[in-house]
Amino acid sequence: MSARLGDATLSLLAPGVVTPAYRRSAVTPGIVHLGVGAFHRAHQAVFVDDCLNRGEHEWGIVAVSLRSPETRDALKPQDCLYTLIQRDGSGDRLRAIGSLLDVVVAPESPEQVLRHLADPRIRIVTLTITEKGYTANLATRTVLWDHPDIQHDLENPGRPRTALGYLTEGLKRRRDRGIAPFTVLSCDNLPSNGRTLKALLVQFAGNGDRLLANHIEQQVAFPSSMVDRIVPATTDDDRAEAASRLGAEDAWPVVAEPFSQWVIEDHFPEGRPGLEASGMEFVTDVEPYEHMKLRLLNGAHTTIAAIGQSAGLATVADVFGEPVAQRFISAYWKEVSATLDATVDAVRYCERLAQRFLNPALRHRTAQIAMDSSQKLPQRILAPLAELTDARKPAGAVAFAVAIWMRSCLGVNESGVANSVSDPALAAWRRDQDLSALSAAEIVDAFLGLSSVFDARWRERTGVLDEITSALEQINRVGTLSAIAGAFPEKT
Ligand code: CS2
Repeated sequence: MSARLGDATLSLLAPGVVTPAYRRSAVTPGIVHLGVGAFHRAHQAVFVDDCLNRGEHEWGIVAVSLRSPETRDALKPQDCLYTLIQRDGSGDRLRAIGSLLDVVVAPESPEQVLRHLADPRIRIVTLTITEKGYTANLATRTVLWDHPDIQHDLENPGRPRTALGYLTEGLKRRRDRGIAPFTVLSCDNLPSNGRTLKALLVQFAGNGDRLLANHIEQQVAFPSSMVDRIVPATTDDDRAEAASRLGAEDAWPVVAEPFSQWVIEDHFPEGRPGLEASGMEFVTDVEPYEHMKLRLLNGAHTTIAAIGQSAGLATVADVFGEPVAQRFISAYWKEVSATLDATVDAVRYCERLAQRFLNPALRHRTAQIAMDSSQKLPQRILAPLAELTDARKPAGAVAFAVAIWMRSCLGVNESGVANSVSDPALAAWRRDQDLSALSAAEIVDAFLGLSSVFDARWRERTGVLDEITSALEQINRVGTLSAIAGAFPEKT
């Protein structure tokens, strides 16, 4: 067995592996990141690693896991170094990333996290905590006041559990000590993620401390950002490959496609790293980019995941490799593009997306994307469908996608195999429903009762509900791919 990846073994790694060009001991913390999943490590941490390579040593990252110790346990014994495997089928490229200075597990050490948040050297707090991590109804932008973790945080502000609790207490301590607030940068796939997080934080803080809520509202910057890189979950094969190619063991490498994009509003009162030199795009309004990415990439992803989960296809490339699915997604993109701002080049974006989805080496699993899909549907698919329907624009493919999603939530795939994808919000709702004996119309009607997904206005959109119902009837009768083929025939 070879040595473990770490500061001491960096110089011994195999030729061809890119390593930090900076002295890691000279790096000081400037960013706290909440949610240290694979996406963060393959995206933001790489942009920051580029800045460190250019000599901006004051922007090291203190990463916080809000839940499990797994990432800390994997990375601390290797000095928080890990490998990025960039993969596109033409040979993997390996790079050791050194921008994480520490990984702290919040449930074990809440005070340590708060100390970092109050550290004057920390000027930015970034987040990738997924939709669920906002503990909010994202459609109405309201805090889930009944959520047990929110109730806990309101009663125990010094030992928070949620991101809202940590940010509020961190900003309070800074205000009380006369330290300028950090900038809060959401990097999650939410529309207007900065504005959304600001609204939630002001509500949350205002529950106990109106002055603090005013301080947050007036003094704290929340730039919105659009992040994009496809990062499948790491497998044991990836670990084995990292070990053989690196010449050292890495307990948790991350795998990503070559494409990487970060578009951001330039509002960082306390400063920021020179990320433009790493390819980051600064704009005054990120919304057109966010809409494009959420609706074209993530909307198609959720649809592809639902097709895969219903039809028993394991990866995005497996689904997108089916000509019928590709034709359908193209029709979907065409309809959704009519909701996008004219300043973005949706045609070019979709051309690139098609290439990215076909990446043969990435093996991005449909089960991974299908996780928590009930929290993803509103912003990714229902928002453009509502806009198209209300503007009386063609929306047949998007309505069909909703029917496919409903089919994928019924608990078994088309071969009768139980679906074990985790989606607690959906599972809680399904426990009270017996959907198995219902007709398509009754199933659609039952879903309209899932109010965290379908707001009350959906009941009034009777035309599109009929379209969803007849698509679901077809899917139930002939299977997902055949139903798509019937509804979206090849043009002769
Ligand atoms: C995916 C995203 O799992 C999912 O929901 O749609 O993680 C997607 O891969 C990224 O947003 C791509 O930038």
